[in-house]
Amino acid sequence: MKKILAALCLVCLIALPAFAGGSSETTVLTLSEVHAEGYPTTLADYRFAELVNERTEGRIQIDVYSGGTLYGEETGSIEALQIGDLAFARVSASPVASYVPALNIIQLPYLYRDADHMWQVLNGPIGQDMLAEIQESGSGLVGLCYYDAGARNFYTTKPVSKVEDMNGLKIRLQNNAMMVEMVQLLGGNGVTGIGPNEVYSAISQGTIDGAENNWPTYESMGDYEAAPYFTLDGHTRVPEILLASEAVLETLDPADIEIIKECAKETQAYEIEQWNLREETSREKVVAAGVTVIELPAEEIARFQERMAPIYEEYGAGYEDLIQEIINTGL
Ligand code: BDP
Repeated sequence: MKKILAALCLVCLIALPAFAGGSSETTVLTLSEVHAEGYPTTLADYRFAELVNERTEGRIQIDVYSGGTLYGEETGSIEALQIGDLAFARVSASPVASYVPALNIIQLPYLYRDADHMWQVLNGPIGQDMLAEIQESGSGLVGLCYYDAGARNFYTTKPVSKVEDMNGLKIRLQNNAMMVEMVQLLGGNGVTGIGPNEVYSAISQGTIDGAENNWPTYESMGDYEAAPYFTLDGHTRVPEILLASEAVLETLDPADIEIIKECAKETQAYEIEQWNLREETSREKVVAAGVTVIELPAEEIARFQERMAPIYEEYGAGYEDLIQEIINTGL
C-alpha cells in the first residue's frame, strides 16, 4: 500500500506542475468528518486545512469531507488511515481505544469533575503521553491534537431518573467494548455498529431505546425528536482526536509533517471556543423544542458511578497510579 501511495504521489508531483503551469506542486490529502458543516469539529477541520495550506505555501491541500459522506462509522475511517487510504480523520477517542487500548484510561466513566479538570489532564503530560502513545503503540495512526466534546449523557424514549430505569434499555454506543460494559453494568444493553448519522432512524424504528451523547450531537443529528428525555448523568467526557495516517505522513517532506503537527495543535483553542458556543445554543434549541431534561441529584449520580467499579478494575489494571494521578490533577 505504501508503495502504491508513494507511486501515486510521485505521479501527482510530476503531473501537476505540467498542468498548473509548472510553478508549484500540490499534494491533495483528504480529511473525513462525521459531523455536518458548521459543527465545532468541522469548523476546526477547515481551520486546520487553511493553516496547513498557508504555511506550506500551497504544497499541501486538505479537502474536508463532512457529514460522514466518506465513512459514516469512525471505525471505517480509522481502518482507512491504518492502510494509508485516507490521510486524516477527526474522530472520537472512544472508537480509537479499540486500536490503542491505553486510551480507555482518559475516558473512564465518571473520571473528570468538569471540563477544566479534563483539559488540565489532556494538555498536561498525561494527555500528551497518551497522544504520543497512539503512534508508539504501532497502530499506524498519529494523534495530532485533542478537541472538546463536552460530557455525554443518556437520551431515551422513556424517562430515566434513577439507575433502575436503565433496566433492559437498548442503548446505541460507539464501537468501544468498555462503553458496552458500562451500559451492561447499569442494567441496559449496549448496541454498537450504528453510525452517529443513523441513530435517529434506529430510535424511530424502535431498534434501540436511546443513545448517549453531548448536547450538540443530540441536537445536530435530530435525535432529540425521536428520544426526547435527556438525563444529565454526564457519564463520560470523551475527547475528540484529530488523527493522521502514519503511512501517508511518511510520504511527505519532514518539514511539512512538522507544519501539519503545529497547525493541528493551534486549532485546539479555536475548537474549544466554538464548542462552548455550540453547547449552549444546542441546549437552548432542544429545550425550546420541548425536550425533558432530567437532572439527577448527586446521590443518584453516585449510584450510577458505584456500578462502574468492575470497569475500573478490569480496564484500570496496571494503570492504578495513572488513574490516581488523573483524579488528583488540579486538586
Ligand atoms: C460525537 C463525536 C463523534 C462520534 C459520535 C458518536 O463527536 O465523533 O462519532 O459522538 O457517538 O460526540 O458516534
